[in-house]
Amino acid sequence: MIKNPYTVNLDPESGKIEGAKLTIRRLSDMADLYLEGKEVSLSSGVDPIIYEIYECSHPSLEGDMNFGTTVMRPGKVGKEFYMTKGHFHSKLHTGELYQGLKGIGLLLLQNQDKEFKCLKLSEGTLAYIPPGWAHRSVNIGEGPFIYFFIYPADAGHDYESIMKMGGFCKIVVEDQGKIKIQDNPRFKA
Ligand code: M6P
Ligand code: ZN
Repeated sequence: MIKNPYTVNLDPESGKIEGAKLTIRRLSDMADLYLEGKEVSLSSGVDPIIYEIYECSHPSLEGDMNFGTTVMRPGKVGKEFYMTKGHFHSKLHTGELYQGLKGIGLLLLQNQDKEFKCLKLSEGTLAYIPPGWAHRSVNIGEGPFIYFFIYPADAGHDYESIMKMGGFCKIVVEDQGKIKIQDNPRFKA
C-alpha cells in the first residue's frame, strides 16, 4: 500500500520508467484484433513485440492515480498499423490524459453511442479522453510512438466490450503508400 509521495525517473528518449511494472504485448497477445492477424502470426514464424507499457499503478482506491508510458514499435500487421488493444474503462465514467513524448500516432476514440473521433498525438500534444470514450492508439510513424498516460487507479480496463463490437468502427491502414482511416468491415454497429 503506497502512502508516501515519491518520484520516478522517466527517460523521454526510450519512454522507460525505472521501477515501473512492465507489460509486453506481442502479436500473439492480440492477433485476432487485426484483419489479417491470424494469417500473419501463423505464417511469419516470429512473434514481434507490438508495444510495452511501463506503469506505476496503485491500489484501486478512489482518488488514487495510475500513470506511465506506452512505447509502441513501428510496423504493420498486413496493411494495419500497429495499435493497442483498445478499451473502455470498467468504471465507465473515468477519463484519461495522454501526452505525446515521441513519434506520431493516432488516438481512436469511440463512445457507447458509436460516435467516433480520431486525434493526432505527437511530441508535446496533450489529449484529453473524456469519461465514457473507449480509446486505442495507433503508431503511424516510421519510429517508436511513445506517450505518457494518467488515469484514475480504480478505472479498470474493459476489453470485452471492444471485442464484442468487432473492434472500433474504423481501422488505420496503409493503402498505396498513404495512411487511410477506413471503415472496419468487422465492426458490429
Ligand atoms: C495507455 C493506457 C493504459 C493501457 C495502454 C495500452 O497507455 O490507457 O492503461 O493499458 O494504453 O492500451 P491497452 O490496454 O488498450 O492495450
Ligand atoms: Zn484507459
